[in-house]
Amino acid sequence: MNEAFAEQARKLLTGRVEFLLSAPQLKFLPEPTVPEIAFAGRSNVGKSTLLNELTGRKKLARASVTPGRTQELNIFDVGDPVQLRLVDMPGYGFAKAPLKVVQKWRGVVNGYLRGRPVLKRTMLLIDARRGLKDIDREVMRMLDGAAVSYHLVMTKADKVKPSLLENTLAEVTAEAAKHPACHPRIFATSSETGQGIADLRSEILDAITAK
Ligand SMILES: Nc1nc2c(ncn2[C@@H]2O[C@H](COP(=O)(O)OP(=O)(O)OP(=O)(O)O)[C@@H](O)[C@H]2O)c(=O)[nH]1
Ligand SMILES: [Mg+2]
Repeated sequence: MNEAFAEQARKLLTGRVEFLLSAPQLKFLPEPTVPEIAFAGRSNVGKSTLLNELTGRKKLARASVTPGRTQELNIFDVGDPVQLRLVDMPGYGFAKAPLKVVQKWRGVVNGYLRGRPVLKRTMLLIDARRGLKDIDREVMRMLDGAAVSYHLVMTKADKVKPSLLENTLAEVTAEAAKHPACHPRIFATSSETGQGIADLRSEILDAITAK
């Protein structure tokens, strides 16, 4: 993608961004009037951190020391007038949470991902140190089933050696190819080095503007 487009994406995502609301249940979601991009993935994978990085904010989305911090769908308005919404999701697979809490999150997360007409793309975050886990595969199958277009986004790329990152990327790419709704472009990102952030911004702009 060209530089002008990348600059347009940067301006949009680092421009006006405001917290809209926190939805503990689907009925609290805003009217589906603008395109949405969701960030999903295991607890502690770096969803809130990536959102902060993309928007150039330090504390827009609360990143956590304790896994399982994000427990609602946190929605952010982007642009003036609003052109898109970013959705920070609760992490799945947080083992220490009580079963009832886990089931509640799962209902909200799956319900949102499956049934949101304005959801343009889901970013499914994968820890670069760990690669794909069964719980990620489960979510991928769910998204395939719902025909929700998604990208795999590796996080914490700064924590692995470049050679290992290459291997993990190759494995993940091969597996992604078997999932019909998974976009072939896979991103490697880091909140420490800024790797992949500009590319991901461009992809988001593309996802909301492409016909
Ligand atoms: N080194 C490094 N650390 C990261 C990166 N991204 C996130 N982290 C750290 O990982 C931890 C979890 O990040 P969060 O952004 O809170 O993760 P989350 O996916 O939002 O977690 P939940 O809301 O609990 O599901 C924090 O300590 C972050 O600082 C990264 O790219 N590199
Ligand atoms: Mg979070």
